[in-house]
Amino acid sequence: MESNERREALRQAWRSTNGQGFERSRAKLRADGGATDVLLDTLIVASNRQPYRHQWADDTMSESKFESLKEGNPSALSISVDEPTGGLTAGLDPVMRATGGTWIAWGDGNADRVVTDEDDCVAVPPDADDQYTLRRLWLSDEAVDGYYAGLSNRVLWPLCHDRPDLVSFRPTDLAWYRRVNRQFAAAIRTHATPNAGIWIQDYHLGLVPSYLVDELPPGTTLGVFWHIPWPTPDVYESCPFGRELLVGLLGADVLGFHLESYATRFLECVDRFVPSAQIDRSERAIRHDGTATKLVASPMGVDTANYERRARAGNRARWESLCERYGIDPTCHIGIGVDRLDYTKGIPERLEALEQFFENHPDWRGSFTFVQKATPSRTGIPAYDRLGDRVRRRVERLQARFGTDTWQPVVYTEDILPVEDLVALYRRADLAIVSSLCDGMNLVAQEFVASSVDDDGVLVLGTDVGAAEVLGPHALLVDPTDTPQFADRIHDALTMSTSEVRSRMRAMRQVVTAHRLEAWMGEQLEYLAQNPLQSGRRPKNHSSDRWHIPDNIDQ
Ligand code: ADQ
Repeated sequence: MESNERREALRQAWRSTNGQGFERSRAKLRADGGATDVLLDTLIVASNRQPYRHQWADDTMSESKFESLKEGNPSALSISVDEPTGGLTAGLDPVMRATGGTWIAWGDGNADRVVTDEDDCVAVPPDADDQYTLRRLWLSDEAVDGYYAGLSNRVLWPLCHDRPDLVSFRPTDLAWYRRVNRQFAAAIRTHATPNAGIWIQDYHLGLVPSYLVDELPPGTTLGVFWHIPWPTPDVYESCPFGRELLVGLLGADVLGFHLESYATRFLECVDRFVPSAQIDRSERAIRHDGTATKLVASPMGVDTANYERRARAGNRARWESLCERYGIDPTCHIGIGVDRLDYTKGIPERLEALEQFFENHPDWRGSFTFVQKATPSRTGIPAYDRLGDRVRRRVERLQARFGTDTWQPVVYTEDILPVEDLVALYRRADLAIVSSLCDGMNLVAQEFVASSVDDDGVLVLGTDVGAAEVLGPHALLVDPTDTPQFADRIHDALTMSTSEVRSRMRAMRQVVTAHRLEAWMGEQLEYLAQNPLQSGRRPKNHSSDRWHIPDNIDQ
């Protein structure tokens, strides 16, 4: 049978057994700017965070208040929609708009339920011609605390960032993680159609593949991209559900990491903790329980054209208003740090190096200001709260030691800046410091390079930041824990000759352009379209009650 006929037959069979009216038109994705056509019948993305969030304009609004008010004056009930920002979410949105696929995510906006239909779906972006389906999952506060704050961020995040000392495990968190992962798997199954590419994002959803492995329609490919590092077997050993997570991920056909080294460590962990798996090191392939998983390493990039365009469109007035708002002396040399307030980002170590720098080089006092933008993250988790206090104390200390009435050594803000302000900072900065102690990739480093359209900025980059793999040869590399060396690097960056600054930045700009988000996305979608190892999923009887989500979370 010709492959088109076979596909059509599969579709018919699927339609008759499931009655779900599979009518999606075949989507043709030009995901890498035109070089390759990636063919998938539909794309299903699953991630913890959603691309669009609906919020009441009135902070005091609630669902019950809405119900009581909507009969009266509906026009007063205005809802705002957050646009996707940053990295993957902003990059995937146009792809989803092109394919009309389905994005499955936790609905965390306070007006999310009001706008969804009886299947918990809403078309996004609002009022656009090229909409796609956002399927929302509802999580109780307890579920969020267990699955997200607990297992994801108090176990997997520190473990994968080489901080087993910060792991704080509660068995109920694992039960919630399993339960929420099952919820995601059940939603994916509802939307999956033959020949769909299913693309699961990140460490929040590590068990989903194993819950889906025998339950998908024929021809589907299941991919996972793990955005954070993968630890060594010695560190992984302390994972409280180590084997279960490995087996969970081995339900995927394709498992992506930013770096080769993370993929290698994953393989080593499987070798040690899942002895029944067959490993083909040369192919980077693992066979386990009937599924073949291909490991791939591809460093994620940023939307370079967008940053470049915004940087060129920026005007002096925007920079001046930023200076006025934050008390930055516009005549100073400027350094910047842009991070989530996370202990992996190395912010206290950076501030310590800055203190040493100002101590060693008093001539730079009054003529160099470091702008540190730190976005509070995962507040309520003790390690994060302690970090916030530590960072704020360090900034105060620097100010007290070196600050004057007219100059601040460090301008510190926790404000969320619009991307235009961020790009204005990137473009104006003489140097950027990205000195995470451990970081999967780090998009800020690449955003800085993409926005440096005048070729006049220096990147000081930590050796253990994933981005060092691609930018390392042209950045100034630093061990963030070696304070004297770090302080010297800051001085080197500020005193580097103009020609060296230019040649390093030009080289980095070529690298980030080659690794741009579009190219990365095209590669990922190709993996989904091709299913390199052709696992050959078996259609099954879907009446299985394994999709029933038990009320008792320990099941
Ligand atoms: P993160 O740890 O969140 O991502 P990063 O890669 O730097 O780190 O991405 C942060 C993004 O948020 C950037 O796009 C940045 O511009 C944006 N951002 C930061 N502060 C902001 C603010 N105040 N307002 C608006 N935007 C802000 C995880 C991994 C990384 C990996 C990415 C993608 O930890 O290693 O690079 O996923 O895979």
